[in-house]
Amino acid sequence: MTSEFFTNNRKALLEKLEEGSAVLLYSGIAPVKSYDQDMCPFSVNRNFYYMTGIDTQNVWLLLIKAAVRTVETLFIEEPDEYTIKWNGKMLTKEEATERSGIKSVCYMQDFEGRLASVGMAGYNVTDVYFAFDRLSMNAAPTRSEELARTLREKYPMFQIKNICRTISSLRAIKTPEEVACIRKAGDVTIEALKQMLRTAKPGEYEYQWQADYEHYVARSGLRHGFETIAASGENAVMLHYSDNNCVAKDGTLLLVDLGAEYQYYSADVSRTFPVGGKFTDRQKELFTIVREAMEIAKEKMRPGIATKESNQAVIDFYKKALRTAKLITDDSDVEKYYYHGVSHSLGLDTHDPCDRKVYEPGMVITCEPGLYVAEEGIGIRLENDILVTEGAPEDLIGNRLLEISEIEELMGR
Ligand SMILES: [Mn+2]
Repeated sequence: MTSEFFTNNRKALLEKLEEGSAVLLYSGIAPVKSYDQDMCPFSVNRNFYYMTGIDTQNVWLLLIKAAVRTVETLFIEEPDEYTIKWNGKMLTKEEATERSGIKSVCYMQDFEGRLASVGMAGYNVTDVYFAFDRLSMNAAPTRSEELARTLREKYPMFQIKNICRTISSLRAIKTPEEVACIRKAGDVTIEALKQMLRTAKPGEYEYQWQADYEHYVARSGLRHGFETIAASGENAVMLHYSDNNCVAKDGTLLLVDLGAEYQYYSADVSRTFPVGGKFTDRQKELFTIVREAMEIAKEKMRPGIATKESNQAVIDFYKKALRTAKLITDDSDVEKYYYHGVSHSLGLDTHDPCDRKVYEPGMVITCEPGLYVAEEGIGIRLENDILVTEGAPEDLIGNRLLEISEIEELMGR
């Protein structure tokens, strides 16, 4: 990603705000792994990254939109020799500018002083926005929440507001560079899966199949967007099963849901394979239903169509197909075998925030119908990543590892 991308994102954000607004975004802080280790991998806050291109911990971004001018300032930790000796290189002011396109970079010791000036003459800021992106009541307070509380106390003239929805709306539409990152992540994901099919064997543990897949991703220099799901047999009816600690037995299906991550853009791919290399007739029958559902849902992913229609199309198709497969006798029983939505937005987050109710060109979304038949020990999910365009939906993953013949051929060793 070039610094122009991040500069444009800030410009688009500021355009949406009234004069007299300030935005404070924080990069985050790495969690502590255990008493003696503070080297837990750091994962940057995605709203912050989207606006800066910087993935260093403990950095604040301050944006001000005033009548007279706009201001963009980064606050980073001052590099010091001791930390560098132990933990490696630290972000410099020059690097911060190069990545983000932000010319004004200060050290953290100036942060409080600058905050004090925000409400003063010259800027007249009245509204201060934070990204309040708490997921659970029980999570520890975020730095943004703590700073907001302090500002409320010390500078009661500020209105504290949440910027998340505004940034989500921008993030929902991807630029060609963003799509290229997701495409690359998808390509590596598929190649890694092929590697897994060549090396993993029936009777091995799910985590061994996982390891064969992840080995290739690691060798490609990519990371994982989320915990790999490798669920064999009846484990596959649990949607987010990631214990991966059971033996993948011959005769069962293995459902994998995984995604390599490139420049913080994650692919999200699901495939279902016969552990022994050959589908049974029943497995083929159910697999083919899900495969067809994927095409039916994808067809709906066109501009102007309501996003909920893709899922409805799957449900309508299942009402007939599951009858034929002797699973249901009543339409309302579909939800017994299919109990999630067919799509979510994809990007810097695996479940990317998205405020659109109608498909628009530039959206990247998943297409992931599933079928979960607990009584037969079968769970099937097939998932591709789709770019909505002016015309036909563009499938970034395509047919790869979706055809029964291709899968059986690859696994036939
Ligand atoms: Mn998904």
